[in-house]
Amino acid sequence: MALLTPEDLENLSMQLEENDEIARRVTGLDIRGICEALYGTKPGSEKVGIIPITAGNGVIGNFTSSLLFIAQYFGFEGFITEHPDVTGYYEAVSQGADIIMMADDHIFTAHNLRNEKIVSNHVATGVIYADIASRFREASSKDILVIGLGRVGYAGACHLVNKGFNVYACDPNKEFLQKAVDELNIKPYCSDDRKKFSMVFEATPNADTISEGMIEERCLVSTPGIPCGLPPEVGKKYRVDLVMEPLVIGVASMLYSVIQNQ
Ligand code: PYL
Ligand code: MG
Repeated sequence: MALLTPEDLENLSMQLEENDEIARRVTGLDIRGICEALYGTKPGSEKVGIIPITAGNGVIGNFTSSLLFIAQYFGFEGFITEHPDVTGYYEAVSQGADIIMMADDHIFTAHNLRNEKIVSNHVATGVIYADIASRFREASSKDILVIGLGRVGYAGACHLVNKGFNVYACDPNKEFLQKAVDELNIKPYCSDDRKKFSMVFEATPNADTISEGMIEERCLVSTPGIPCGLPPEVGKKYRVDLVMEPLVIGVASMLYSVIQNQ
């Protein structure tokens, strides 16, 4: 999995504002509204204990401070522990954290100690970006393209199948594709199919995975990016809206998914 860099996390609040405005325009809901609609939950100032983790490549600059900003923005009470790792975990629980958030190089998790709900960033990110794509108000049909069937893409594809969309998907890894066909009954898509989509959810670690043969003249692309799958020239040539930012939307989805339903 590609690791975030401190540079990815600069000016998060500006990226959030921009994506909130785009989401509102193309779906009718801002990120808060999408989270509430997706999970049926509303934050009630739950206390989020954020623990720096030194495993693997170690602490990433701006990461825990970004989580604190995101938790507070969406109405949670947050704090970053003074110590990392096990000492930090003990500190967070001792200080009354309701929800624990921490990440090593493989899993970034939110765990609600009160209701035992637990989620990974992969699943929460796949579900919300797929959901955003599926809410495109100018969609021409219920056909939706999923590019990438790894842990993020598969979770998003599963969510879209459950919502009743006609899910087409592609992944260079034939095993990933076959697993999704067998388990989710998605339709395999290859670019020479000539079929075009007005809704695209992209979840790959590569750039420029979206070609102009895949998209209709008016299209919504929703992706956690890093890097962006939409080539700039394609985005300019067609009327494409892009919802993409590196961390906030996925973390909001994590937090809303582990709090109590109203
Ligand atoms: C959650 C991000 C989204 C994309 N890649 C994931 C990533 O970079 N994971 C690693 C996070 C490591 C955090 C580090 C710290 O600062 O506590 N252990
Ligand atoms: Mg990507």
